[in-house]
Amino acid sequence: MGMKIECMPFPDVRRQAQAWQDRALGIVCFNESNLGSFNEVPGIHLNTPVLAGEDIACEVWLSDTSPRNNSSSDVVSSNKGAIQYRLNDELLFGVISLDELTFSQGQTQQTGNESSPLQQATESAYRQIFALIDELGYSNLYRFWNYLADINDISHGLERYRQFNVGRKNALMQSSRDLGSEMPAACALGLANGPLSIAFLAGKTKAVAIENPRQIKAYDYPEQYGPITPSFSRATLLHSGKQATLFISGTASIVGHQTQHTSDVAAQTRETLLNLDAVIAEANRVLGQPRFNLHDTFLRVYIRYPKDFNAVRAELQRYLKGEINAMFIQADICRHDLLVEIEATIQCVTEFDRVEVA
Ligand code: 3EB
Repeated sequence: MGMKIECMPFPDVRRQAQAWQDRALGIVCFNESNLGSFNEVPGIHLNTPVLAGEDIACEVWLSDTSPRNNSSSDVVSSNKGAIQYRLNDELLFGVISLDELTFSQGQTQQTGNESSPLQQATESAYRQIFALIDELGYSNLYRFWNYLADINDISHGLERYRQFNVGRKNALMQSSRDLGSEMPAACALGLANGPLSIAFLAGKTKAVAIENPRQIKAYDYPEQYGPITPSFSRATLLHSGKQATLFISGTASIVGHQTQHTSDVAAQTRETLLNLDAVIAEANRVLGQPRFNLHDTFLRVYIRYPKDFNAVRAELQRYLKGEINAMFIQADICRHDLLVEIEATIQCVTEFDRVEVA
């Protein structure tokens, strides 16, 4: 059993709930506040504007109901601590939202440094996630989606995105993971308000971390971007049976470690597309087959300023030569000089059954 991602127009999510609820692992909705109605399906609701089409956008992660080996197609829902999750025989999708206000400022044991409520909330969320997936045997990390309020604001002497990075890495270090090779794909976006909200996908099969030859590993960023580096890979490649899935992290106008084209949103969009093509080419090289490509791929596009929407869409249309398949969301990118960030998940069927690690 595998998985299929569907971006459903919101009216279908509502009206045809019976058609997907029984096999949905999770749902992510932008600008919809009434997620409670899909009670068994873990979901996060992100309160931020959708910039095109319907004013509500939803992504539903479906468990593939055409099992390749007659195994049962059942999904099981449960929760532990603040985590709500659902799993099938390969994958676990979970969500956790924590209110920073329930964490008070404290000291971190190792360094004696002040730790902000956001850092503590992040560390707590990630510790809970690692404990759950390790306990259940879905311990391989594929993808994390992180959303927090006011990501570029400074408090406790540190930008909030950087506080988040400290909390995330602390939790990773406490879990017994090989930090060199086990980074998940991720994104981290800022919203105007709301709790720290994290969605994640983990599973039983090991995935391969993919890096981008045009960029240095985020894990190796120099100190100018914060005291603790971001813990994510540029993409993860999951190959299970004949199905391969490439989870591409939030990708922005960064070459090496430096932001390119400050205050030119069109040029940032073009640079981001070059980065997406580069990470896809690297994934194809690792896979040993040129199966992934940017065309026909559904993109999630985060734009800092709604006024830039037309310019971003025009660049996507020019680069992709035709109809684009995308969701446009207003969000703050985690560096103040980045105006746009794009992420995607691509699935394909392969000839071989396994990833040949280069
Ligand atoms: C970057 O490339 C832009 O901290 O999880 C992209 C994807 C970014 C994920 C994260 C941050 C994260 O550094 C920012």
